[in-house]
Amino acid sequence: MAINNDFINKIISCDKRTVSRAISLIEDEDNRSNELLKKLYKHAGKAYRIGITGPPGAGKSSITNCLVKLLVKNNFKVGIIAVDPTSPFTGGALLGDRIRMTEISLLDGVFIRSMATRGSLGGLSKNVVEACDVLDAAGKDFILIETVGVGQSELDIAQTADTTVVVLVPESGDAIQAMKAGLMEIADIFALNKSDRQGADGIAATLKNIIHLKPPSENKWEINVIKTIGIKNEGIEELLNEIIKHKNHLEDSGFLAEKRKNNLTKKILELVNSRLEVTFWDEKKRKFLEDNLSKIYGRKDDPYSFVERLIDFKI
Ligand SMILES: Nc1nc2c(ncn2[C@@H]2O[C@H](COP(=O)(O)OP(=O)(O)OP(=O)(O)O)[C@@H](O)[C@H]2O)c(=O)[nH]1
Ligand SMILES: [Mg+2]
Repeated sequence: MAINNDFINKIISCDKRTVSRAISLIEDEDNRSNELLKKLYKHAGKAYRIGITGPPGAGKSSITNCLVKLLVKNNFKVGIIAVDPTSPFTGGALLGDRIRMTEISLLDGVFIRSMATRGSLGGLSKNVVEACDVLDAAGKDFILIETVGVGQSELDIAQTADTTVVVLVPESGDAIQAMKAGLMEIADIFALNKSDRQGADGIAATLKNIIHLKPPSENKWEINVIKTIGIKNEGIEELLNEIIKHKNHLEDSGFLAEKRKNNLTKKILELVNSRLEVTFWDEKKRKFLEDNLSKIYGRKDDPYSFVERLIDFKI
């Protein structure tokens, strides 16, 4: 399959098979993905990206589903990227996830895709971000990205997402866990899910206290706690309202543009780094390294001077 105008036009009109193929090219790091991303770039930039993260089993998928249904009801086109839905923590969630994913994929204007965590985390976030770019070019108004908040990946996703919703549950210690995992730093909004359980009000109050202890954010946004019951579709309208409020806040204050420009700078730096890495290491330089390693190891030369010579190629 060639990356020709026909292929690009099919993505823009959100032909599901073509969008799916395009994301596969990105996921497989196929040679053609570069060409694809070049051609798609000018068609993207309109979608608003919402990250949904939190501990395993907190109800991220349930909330995502409810949000999608509500957005579709309001005539928005929605894309969803579920990062690693087969979380090792919840085991058998796969079948349930699959059923739910099929259900919402049938809704008008919805495209859902799961992406596995494999390889390096950096690779994960890069691919996920680029998959979002495809959905953006495919005309989605909102893109929801679900990630399990246990490692580095959610921090990367939070960088990309315009609004990050952290889903917690009223279990004792959950708020503390979230603090340890760094989820407090990335939340724009907290969804306290499973609020049908005991102690929800107490945890909501604790969360609010913790939020108030934090220094105010640079963009003056006040983090709120929204109580939800994912399985009963309760609190979802309030949650979406809060997301829209955050969106308006970022847009009106100019912070959205600023954040996206910062991300762009980062992306360009990363692209340059990865290109340079590929082109820099030719055979001669590798051999030079090999030949000098013993000398450096024996402290007759130092890595710093060596690297300077290597980069200037004064060999
Ligand atoms: N009681 C109660 N159960 C809920 C609620 N929301 C979700 N659940 C249940 O919690 C379990 C996990 O829900 P998911 O939506 O799959 O959670 P998740 O965060 O996406 O899980 P992973 O992606 O595996 O980390 C399921 O059995 C849900 O039915 C809620 O508001 N109340
Ligand atoms: Mg899930």
